Amino acid sequence: MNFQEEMLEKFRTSRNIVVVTGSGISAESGVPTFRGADGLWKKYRAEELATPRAFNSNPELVWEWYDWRRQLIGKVEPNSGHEIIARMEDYYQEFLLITQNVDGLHRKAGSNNMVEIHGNIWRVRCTHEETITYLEENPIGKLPPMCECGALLRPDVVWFGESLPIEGLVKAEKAIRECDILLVVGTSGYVYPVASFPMAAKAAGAMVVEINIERTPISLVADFTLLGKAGDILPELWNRNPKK
Ligand code: BV8
Repeated sequence: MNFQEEMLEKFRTSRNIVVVTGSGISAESGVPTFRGADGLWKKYRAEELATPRAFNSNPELVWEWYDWRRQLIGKVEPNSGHEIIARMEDYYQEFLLITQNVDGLHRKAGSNNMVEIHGNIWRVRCTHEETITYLEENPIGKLPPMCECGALLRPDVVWFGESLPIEGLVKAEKAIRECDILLVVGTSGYVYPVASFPMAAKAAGAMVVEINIERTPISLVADFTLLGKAGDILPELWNRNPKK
């Protein structure tokens, strides 16, 4: 792939980079995206299941969906895209990864300085005590899982209509305002408030680079849109950095 020299120079010389990822970074690991052709689960859309209302009215159905995803995610490995992002963390003086994904694959690839801004599918939360635990038995067995206190357990993820974890959101928004480069990988730019981050970074003077297999609303804001698979483009982009 031909990369613009101006962009390569910025990657080589910048000190502060923020990376935002969506489900597209995990697609090459075999995890279905939300809105792509393979994104449908049975006949449901994420927006219909990832809501408090869906969980309150049919916790078993919502848990069936999460258990299906956990079983699928439990069998896959991070791909080269996750691995390159983990290596970037050691190169830049200031680095933050903001992922919308709840699959845990970035952490498995070695990323540490990250915000899982929509939560993590391997954590569960008691709906009564609010206590959080890791529930990694896969499959869970009887659905929906119950807390010892007798209340329902829910996935510790952010559903539509729920606020993002304030600590992570404040950390993300501060990083977005201060970064030299915002690299956006594998997201349709559909879900807010993360979808507003590219515009905010641009307004603060950052260079915005998008990696996606297709153009998205983010392409209108990005200085560069690199069309192709993240697992191909990220290694190619990174290998062009002689100092890495
Ligand atoms: C909130 C966790 C306060 C659960 C998810 C304006 C401001 C604030 C809020 C809103 C607003 N407008 C609307 C809202 C409400 C809502 C929202 O955004 N609705 C949408 C439907 C319009 N936002 C919220 O409710 C958020 N809360 O703001 O609180 C508030 C509340 C109410 C009202 C006002 C304010 C909470 C949102 C979090 C929802 N939870 N997930 C779970 O995972 O089960 S969202 C879900 O979508 C996932 O996290 C997912 O990551 C995320 C985003 O989707 P993408 O990752 O982009 O996935 P998608 O399939 O769409 O795209 C994949 C992309 O990859 C594609 O572009 C594809 O081309 C590309 N691709 C595919 N393969 C590859 C690839 N790219 C590269 N390489 C490849 N190989």
